Amino acid sequence: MKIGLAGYSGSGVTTLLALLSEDPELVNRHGGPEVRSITVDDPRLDRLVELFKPKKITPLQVEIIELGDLRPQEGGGLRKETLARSGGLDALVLVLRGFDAPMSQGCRQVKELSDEFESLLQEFAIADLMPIENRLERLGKEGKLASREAQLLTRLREGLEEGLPIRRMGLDREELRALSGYNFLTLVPLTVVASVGAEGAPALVYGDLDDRCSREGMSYVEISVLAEFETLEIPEDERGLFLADLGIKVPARERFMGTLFTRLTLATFFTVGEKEVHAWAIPEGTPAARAAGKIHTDLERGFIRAEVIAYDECIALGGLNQAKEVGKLRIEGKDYIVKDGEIFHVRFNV
Ligand SMILES: Nc1nc2c(ncn2[C@@H]2O[C@H](COP(=O)(O)OP(=O)(O)O)[C@@H](O)[C@H]2O)c(=O)[nH]1
Ligand SMILES: [Mg+2]
Repeated sequence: MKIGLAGYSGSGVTTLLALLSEDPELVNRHGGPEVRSITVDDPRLDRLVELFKPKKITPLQVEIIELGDLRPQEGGGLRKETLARSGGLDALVLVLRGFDAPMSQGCRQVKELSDEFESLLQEFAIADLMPIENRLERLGKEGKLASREAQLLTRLREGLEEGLPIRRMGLDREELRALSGYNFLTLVPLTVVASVGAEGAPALVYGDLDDRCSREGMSYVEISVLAEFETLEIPEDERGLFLADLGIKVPARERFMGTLFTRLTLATFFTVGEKEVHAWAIPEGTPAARAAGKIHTDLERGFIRAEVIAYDECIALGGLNQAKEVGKLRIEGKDYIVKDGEIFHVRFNV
């Protein structure tokens, strides 16, 4: 899974990435946008590991990339490098500067969080409009403005000009497939992180951002990034106390991943065995054959059936063989919808 972090310079993007990846050194590097892979903790995985004692453990990994400078370039639009980094994202996270601190030179001055938010959204819309305009111009020259493609692009252009992100234009599956080569930013699910001071910033700064986000299908979460970042130097087993002192009940990483999983409506399934216990993420509602394809394309192609059991049941019965003996290991076909937490074993033939 690939997540993009976007925010204006000085908004605390790098500090957030340092916190999420528990890599304090990151804030001292100034070489350009960074990428970190983070592990999603899941107590269910730990229990399965105890049960199966595998040689290899593969938790869910999420790749988080900084998109880099979001200030528009002369003539408008985002930098080429930023656009190049934003292909194939599963989610986009906007980091807003909700803390009160002196701005360093060269940073953009923003008075209201909602202004910062609007302006970021506009930049994404402009970034999406550019390839649409170019393509339409080309189709025009070739006399193909009546084509399906041109009509679809025209619809997108109108929507974007009215301030509508592409993900809210009600495109169907076929239309989405036709657009897959464009890597549109406003098509990617959005989550907003307000980086706030330990006590939260004054209410006026936030306006109705959280309402607006929920109205428009975006997730909104406030994180005391710097305060929590500073606890990274405290040994892990003592950190909880300091966080509690700051009024932080759930650590940022957990809240961040939780918000993303909800926003993306993801489900986790597990493959287990002596060799490996592995956690996988799929969109909720994914049929068994497609979930198998996540493990390997051969498994989707040659899918015969899946043996499936719920996590709780597997733990209660003490393993897959035990489950099989009492007839609790279900056999499911390719259209079966895989549920969160299920343990999944694919029978296939290629
Ligand atoms: N007071 C305060 N300062 C912060 C917070 N997060 C980041 N900063 C500071 O803001 C400056 C910019 O942060 P940085 O993470 O480099 O922002 P970036 O340019 O978006 O990557 C640094 O001096 C940080 O220490 C925060 O939550 N509170
Ligand atoms: Mg930075």
